[in-house]
Amino acid sequence: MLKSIARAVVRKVIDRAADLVPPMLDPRLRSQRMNLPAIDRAAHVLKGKPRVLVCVGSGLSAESGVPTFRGPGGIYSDEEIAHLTHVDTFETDREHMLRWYQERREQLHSIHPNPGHEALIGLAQTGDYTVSTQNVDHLLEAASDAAGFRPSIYHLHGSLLSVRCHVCDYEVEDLHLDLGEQPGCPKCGGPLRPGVVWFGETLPEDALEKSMEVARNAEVCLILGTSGLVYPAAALPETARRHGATLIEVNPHLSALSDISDIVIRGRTGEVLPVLLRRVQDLNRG
Ligand code: BV8
Ligand code: ZN
Repeated sequence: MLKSIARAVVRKVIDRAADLVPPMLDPRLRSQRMNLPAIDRAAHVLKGKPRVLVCVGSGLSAESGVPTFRGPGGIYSDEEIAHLTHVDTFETDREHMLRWYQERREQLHSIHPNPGHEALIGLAQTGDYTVSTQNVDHLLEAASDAAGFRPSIYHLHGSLLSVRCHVCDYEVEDLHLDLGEQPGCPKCGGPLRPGVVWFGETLPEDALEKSMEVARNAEVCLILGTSGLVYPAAALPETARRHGATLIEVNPHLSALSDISDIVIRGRTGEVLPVLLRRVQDLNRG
C-alpha cells in the first residue's frame, strides 16, 4: 500500500516538473513558434478561393504510423525499396515481394487519419483544391468520409486496398485476400498482385493527365511530405511553378523540392496543417 502511494507521489512530481520545462526547450513547441511567420505567409497565399494542387507524399501518413520510404524515419534501406517496388522483382523474387506487400496491406486495418489528413480536408473546403497523392493508403478518403466532403483525389501510384491481375484487366478492392499465398486470377489464372504502380510501370493515365492539367492551371501548389525523388509525380510541382503557381512545402526535412518552393514550412504536417487551416479560416472571415 505504502509503495503505491510513494509511486503516485513520484509520478505527480515528475508530471509537475514536465510542466515547468520552458516552452523554448520543448522542441515541438519551439519548431511551431519558429514556423508561425511562414505559416502566416502561406495562409495569405491560400486565403480567398485559389486553385490549389496538393502534391502528397508518404510524410502525410507518417503520423498515422505508416513508415515513410526515405528520409529520416524511413524504415527501409534505399536498396530494399528499389528492390521491393520494382516490377522486375515480381519475376525474380515474387514471394518476398508479395509477403512485404501483404504485411503493408494488413497494416491498413489498424491505421487512422491523423490531424494532417483532417486539416487538409478542411483546407480543401476553403478553395478549389485537387489532391494528387503518391500514397497507396486510404487515409485521405477516410478523413473525407468523416468530414462529409470529398475533394478530387488522384492516386498516382495506385492503392494497396486493391488487388489486380498481372496479365488481364481483373481488379478487385479486397483487403482480406492474402497475397502472401500467391493467389491466381479468377478470370485468366494469371498471378495476382497489389494494385500499386511499381518502378518501371506507367502511372494510371487518367490520374496523371488530370493532375498535370491541374498543375498547369494552379495558382498554388501545396507540397506535403514528399522527398520529391520519384517521377513523374515530382514533376507536378515543377510544372505548376513553370505556369506561375506559388509553391508551399511542408516537410520537417529538406527535400528535392525545397529549393524551388517559395514558402518552406519546416514541420510535420500533423502539427502544421491544423494551424494553417485555422489561419486561412480567420483570414477568410475577414
Ligand atoms: C514511370 C510503389 C514511365 C507503390 C513506388 C524521370 C527522371 C528520373 C527517373 C525517372 C523519370 N521518369 C521515370 C523515372 C523512373 C522512375 C523514377 O522516378 N526513378 C527515380 C527514383 C530515380 N519512375 C518510374 O518508374 C515511374 N513510372 O515513370 O513510367 C516509365 C516506364 C518504364 C520505364 C521508365 C519509365 C513509377 C514510379 C512509381 C514508383 N512506385 N511505390 C508502393 O509500394 O507504395 S515509389 C514509392 O516512393 C512510393 O510510391 C512513394 O509514394 C514514392 C515517393 O516517396 P515519397 O512519397 O516522396 O516518400 P519518401 O519516403 O520518399 O519521403 C517521405 C518524405 O516525408 C520525406 O521528405 C520526409 O522528410 C517527409 N516526412 C516525414 N515525416 C513527415 C514528413 N513530412 C511531413 N510530415 C511528417 N510528419
Ligand atoms: Zn487475369
